[in-house]
Amino acid sequence: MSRECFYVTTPIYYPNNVPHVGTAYTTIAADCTARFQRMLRGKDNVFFLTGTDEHGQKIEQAAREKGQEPKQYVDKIVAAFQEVWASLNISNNDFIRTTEERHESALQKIFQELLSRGQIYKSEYEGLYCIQCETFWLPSQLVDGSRCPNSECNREVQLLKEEGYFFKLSDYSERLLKYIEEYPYFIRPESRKNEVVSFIKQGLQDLCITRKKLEWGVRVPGDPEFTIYVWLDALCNYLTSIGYPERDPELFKKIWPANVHLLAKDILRFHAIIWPAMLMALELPLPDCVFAHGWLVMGGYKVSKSNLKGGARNLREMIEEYGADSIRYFLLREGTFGQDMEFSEEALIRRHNSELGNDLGNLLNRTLAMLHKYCGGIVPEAGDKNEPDDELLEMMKTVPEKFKIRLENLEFRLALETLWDLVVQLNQYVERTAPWQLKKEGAAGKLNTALYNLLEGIRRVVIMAYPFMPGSANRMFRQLGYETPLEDIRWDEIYNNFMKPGTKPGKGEPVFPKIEAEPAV
Ligand code: ME8
Repeated sequence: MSRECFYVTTPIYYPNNVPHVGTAYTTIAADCTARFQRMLRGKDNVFFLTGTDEHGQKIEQAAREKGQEPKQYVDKIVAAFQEVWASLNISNNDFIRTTEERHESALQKIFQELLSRGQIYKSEYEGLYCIQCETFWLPSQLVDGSRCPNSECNREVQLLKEEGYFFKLSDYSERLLKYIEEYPYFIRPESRKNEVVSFIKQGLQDLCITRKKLEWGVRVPGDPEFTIYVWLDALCNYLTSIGYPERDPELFKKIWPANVHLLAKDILRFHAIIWPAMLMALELPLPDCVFAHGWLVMGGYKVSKSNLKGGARNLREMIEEYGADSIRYFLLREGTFGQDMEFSEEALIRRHNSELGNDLGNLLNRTLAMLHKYCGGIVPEAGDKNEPDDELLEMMKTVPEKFKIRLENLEFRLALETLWDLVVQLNQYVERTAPWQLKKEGAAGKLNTALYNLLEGIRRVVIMAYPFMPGSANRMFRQLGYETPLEDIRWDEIYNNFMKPGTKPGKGEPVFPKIEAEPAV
């Protein structure tokens, strides 16, 4: 990971419905990563990509069912995606739509390149296809002989018999296995890697990468009866958006290979088998890591577009009700990234009220109130030592170090747990130093130290909280008296730009007001 630019991606989502909290999970994790990496490396050295995957039979059918042209249909939903991402404070550097000219023409060039390298051949395809999953299956993989093996789908597959172009995927088994062994962090988490390895060991088949007479797709160059298979189309977004092969070679050179592709476990095989094989065929370097997280589930069922009504509510409504940051915090705090996680609004409200409202929000409020009451609202110079100082100062030093390692490693939950060790310690420090008592006793030196340490500790907490909760962290930072937005703060400032005595923080206003309402059922 020594390259200059950090490149993180989400999958590009199908715009066959509005985004939901499951789609938001990956996007929020990617945003947190991008914001954190910008602090470490500088804004210009991070590239965060998301977008929409707009071709294919599934989208075409959904549009036709609504009596619309596919483009007209997706335009509306894509606008809803962009609106939701904006209200969740998603800081993507680019948003790629596979219907954009920059993508379509680059995809055709990639296809051409694979052809001229002898990696693609034309033949007859006869096989089974699931439209919902846009996936080819072998008879041995089907459930009850005719249904899609994806447990969330289980629909009847179709027999397809048509001419098509094939990618020589079967040539890549050995190279893929060797690569996965050589780079143990290429597929994460470990358990998923093992699944991929055993799948490859069963032997890979060549992959049909075109559809005949399917209108809604990118044409095969020179053979317009065929459109390019939607998964090849989609995977190539990671390259076409950054200028490959011809649009912007400089940009491409700066950004590729990706540091991490984030996605859920259901699309890991595409990313950990087909995608690296295509890259090998193009003689391009492979991404450092493909990370497959688990599913957000409700009552054991995957939150998905089709059970949006019964399961998770409309995301836009949830953002209005709880605020973007409480959703962001909850999703990354509640579960272990890599495993399935139960989503519940009750649990979200509990964490909001106790961890954000009580632990963090009240800490800031109380501290600012004491500063105004005892020190005229001006940050004092630290004076005499208090008994619990050493313990707190030690944690103020070690917590950021631990937090950084965990977040670099995509251990979101552990990073937040570490951060909360410091939040809890700061709250205990208030109780143990009892500034109100020091005031009564006239121990000005000790009182100044206590308030200074609290403010400096909170400053560090706020900087670390920023990638998770950018809006609230900025509000807290302003309350501490800072005008610079956290977007412009570098990680090292945790250690080398302490709170300045003489600063005049504002009066605290609640950043995480208590959520009283029971969630609507
Ligand atoms: O698969 N829990 O698009 P898609 C966690 N277009 N993550 C979830 C989730 C849940 N319940 N539901 C959705 C596609 N996701 C293709 C991708 S990429 C080259 C092409 C997230 O709209 C998760 O990131 O079905 C999953 O991988 C993605 O949405 C699938 O989105």
